[in-house]
Amino acid sequence: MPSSTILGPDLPNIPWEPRPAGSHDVVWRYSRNPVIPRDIIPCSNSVFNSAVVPFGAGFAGVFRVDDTTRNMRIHNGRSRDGFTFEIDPEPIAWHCDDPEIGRFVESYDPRVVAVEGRYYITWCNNYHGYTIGLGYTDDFNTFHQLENSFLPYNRNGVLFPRKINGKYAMLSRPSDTGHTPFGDIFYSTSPDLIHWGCHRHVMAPKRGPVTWQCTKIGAGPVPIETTEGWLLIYHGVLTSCNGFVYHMGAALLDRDHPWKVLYRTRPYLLNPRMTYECVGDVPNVVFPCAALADAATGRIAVYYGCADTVTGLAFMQVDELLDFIKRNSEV
Ligand code: BMA
Repeated sequence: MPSSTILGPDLPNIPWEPRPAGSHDVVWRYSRNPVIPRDIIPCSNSVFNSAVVPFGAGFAGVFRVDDTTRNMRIHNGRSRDGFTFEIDPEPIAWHCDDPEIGRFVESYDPRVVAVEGRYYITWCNNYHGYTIGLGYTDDFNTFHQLENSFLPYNRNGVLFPRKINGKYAMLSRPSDTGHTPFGDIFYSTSPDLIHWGCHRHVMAPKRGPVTWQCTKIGAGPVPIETTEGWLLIYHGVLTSCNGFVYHMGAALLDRDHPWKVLYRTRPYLLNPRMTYECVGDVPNVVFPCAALADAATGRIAVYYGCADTVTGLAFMQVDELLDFIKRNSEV
């Protein structure tokens, strides 16, 4: 199906599977999920909440691996087709100009984005408390760590794929020391990727009656630029009597003023309902962290963590998704 909605490159080789016969869902799962198993490398307890980008003739990525001591680390990896992955057995060894920056003790939930030809990685970095780590690579071989973007406590840092109004731009979610029971998405800008400021509020959880996004929300994959605005896929959390339940939803943000929400899904797009999403180290979690989008066809493939244990893949068509968001919106 041709589309002219995505303002980005043509990526004819992204992973894809048509919507199953008889389904009318706007988002559908890869039939062979989980696409990345928990034991893909010898030291891994689980591989989830991971990021994949186009690189060379295929794909590269940064993967959350919790090891068998249950330490949270991020690893480099690659794939020819977006379905089958090779992940380095050791975590990324960062090069830091100031060794102090490297004195973090945990890293998890990476996102990766190409900005001006360089691949930037953001992640949740435990440097005297959880904050947003930032680094880059040109070749998925050598990795350089930059200054942490914010003071603790903050999570879900997601860079936009280009400067907006002349500044680098990032979404994040200020939080607390633990399993934060609140959280709004904010927008911040930087002239140099080191100093961040001009913070703007983007979205709050939907409080009042219980909804899938009533406890906290956080940005997911890098926003996709479309003719209608920035397509932001995000997670929303509900607190049940058994704990948090993580869902996937989407919003459209203004292209020039991305802290302005134009549309936002009232129903979720994906919720934990397959066994691999409901059973695992943390049950009932779908946690999107990366999207591959083909401008020519409007196809989007999203990688999402499942039950904090394995990685899933889901598909959608941009025009159907934007239509769904607009028809089912409550800002
Ligand atoms: C969040 C993060 C995610 C995790 C989710 C569910 O606070 O820690 O990495 O997937 O909780 O446990």
